[in-house]
Amino acid sequence: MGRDKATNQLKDYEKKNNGTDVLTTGHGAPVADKINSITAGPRGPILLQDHVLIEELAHFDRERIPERVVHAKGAGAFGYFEVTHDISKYCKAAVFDAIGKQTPVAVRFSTVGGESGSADTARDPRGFAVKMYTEEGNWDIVGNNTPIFFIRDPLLFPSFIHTQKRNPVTHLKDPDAFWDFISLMPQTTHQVSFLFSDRGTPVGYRHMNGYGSHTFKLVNSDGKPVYCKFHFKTDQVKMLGPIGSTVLASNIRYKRKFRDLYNCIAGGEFPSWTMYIQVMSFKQAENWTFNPFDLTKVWPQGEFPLLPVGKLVLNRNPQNYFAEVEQIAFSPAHLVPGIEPSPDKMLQGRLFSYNDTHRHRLGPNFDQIPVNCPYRANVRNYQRDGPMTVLGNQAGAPNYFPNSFSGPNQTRRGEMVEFPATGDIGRYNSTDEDNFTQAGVFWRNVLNDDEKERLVDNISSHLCNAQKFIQDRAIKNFSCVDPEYGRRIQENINRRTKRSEGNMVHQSNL
Ligand code: HDE
Repeated sequence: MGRDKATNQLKDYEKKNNGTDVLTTGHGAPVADKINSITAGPRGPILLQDHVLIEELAHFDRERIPERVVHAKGAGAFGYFEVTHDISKYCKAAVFDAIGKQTPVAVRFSTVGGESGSADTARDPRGFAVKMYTEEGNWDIVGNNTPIFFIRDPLLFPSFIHTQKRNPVTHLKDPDAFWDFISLMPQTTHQVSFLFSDRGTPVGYRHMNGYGSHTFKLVNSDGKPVYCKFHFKTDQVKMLGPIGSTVLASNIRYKRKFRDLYNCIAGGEFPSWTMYIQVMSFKQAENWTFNPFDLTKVWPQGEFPLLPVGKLVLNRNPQNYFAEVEQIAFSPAHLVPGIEPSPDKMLQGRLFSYNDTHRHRLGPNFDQIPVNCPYRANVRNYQRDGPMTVLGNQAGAPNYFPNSFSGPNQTRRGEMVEFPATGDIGRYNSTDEDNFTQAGVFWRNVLNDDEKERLVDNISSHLCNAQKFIQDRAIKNFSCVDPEYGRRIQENINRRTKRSEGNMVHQSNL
């Protein structure tokens, strides 16, 4: 009574299994006793020959792999993507070949800043990573539930993340570090405004949108490119959490909502999202008012309308969390013919970083792990050996290129479209490329009065924990967005300081 599918997982396993499985060692030999170690006499020391014990302990000692440095806490599910609209005039990717075509997918949702045991309810962006197992290789869209990001240059990313993590001495979240960086880098203002609005506390993974966030390039079968953004709009009622995350993290009833992805799928209620693209021609990109490759900005939907493409449906829970979710390895560099990177600097940085982290976390052969394996494409290349080579190592095929012995050959299908790039090589300052206009549109035209009030309150309750000079600098930035925005944060902080509530640090992922 009152036990949901998640609580009944073991009971359901038992029902499906007839109890005839025989216990074995890792090498498959039957085990007679899994309770008592081999000792010399009943009270004597243990013998080195006890392989059952030694194997058990040695394997246990190696159970953990490094958790993801960001996005460590997450949940995954599987399903399919189905094309509902023809976009072949923009893109030749096999996944969009025909209306009705289905491609298997894996999805992982996550929070960003917290450790793998942190609260699901923290105020934080949410990761929304999709892997499509296409017949021309795996295509990953590794996005968030926000269409923009805090910074526009990848060189800032490790520092930015350090300010979201724990202080190196106290091991606590540090509001000084957080607001120091945020206020020194006003390009963060737009996404910080999203983060402290209701968007920072979505009511569960099923109810939020996903965004590829970066600008990508689509190429059609004539080799014609356009720029594009990807959007996944939830088909469930969109719900955002208006309550502060301190309340959320301690509210067990509320937390139960985060079981709902597992329970819904287990109960046959399959969540879905509608995928859209926005398209910008190369000509429009040259003349557009903003840099279209700046990840701190959205493409206004009035000018670049959403074009429907297909449906993403999740209909299977993982069979094993570690195998299929902890080990899944997404990468923005996992692209397929017809989908290419744009010059977005953040994307360019990510093209390197993800496979690098996978080699560290999972090993150089991470794409041989079943959940990562491009099983619908026939992987044939000249990479060999290394730890955990488990897929036959391409047997007797030549291991060098070029060769005269029928090794795999190049194909024009994999060619990237050429595009012009000119300019003097240098470190160009992008820190002041209009940091406030779109945040102003969000403040004035998107939020209603209640939402504005909550945004001001959420920022103030966090910012009031930073030192006064940092507060002043942050408020100056919010005032550049809109004088009213800055003034209301200042007033809210003044009230808090008067009531001397300024020393309560928010328990969030920030
Ligand atoms: Fe990530 N990010 N990121 N990120 N990111 C990782 O990769 C990184 C960024 C995102 O469910 C890591 O496998 C750099 C933007 C998601 O497994 C790491 C930069 C966006 C996930 C990494 C960014 C994201 C990650 C950590 C700046 C949204 C989880 C472990 C240039 C558009 C994927 C891992 C999953 C994970 C690096 C910025 C989304 C370290 C260097 C922007 C959803 O490689």
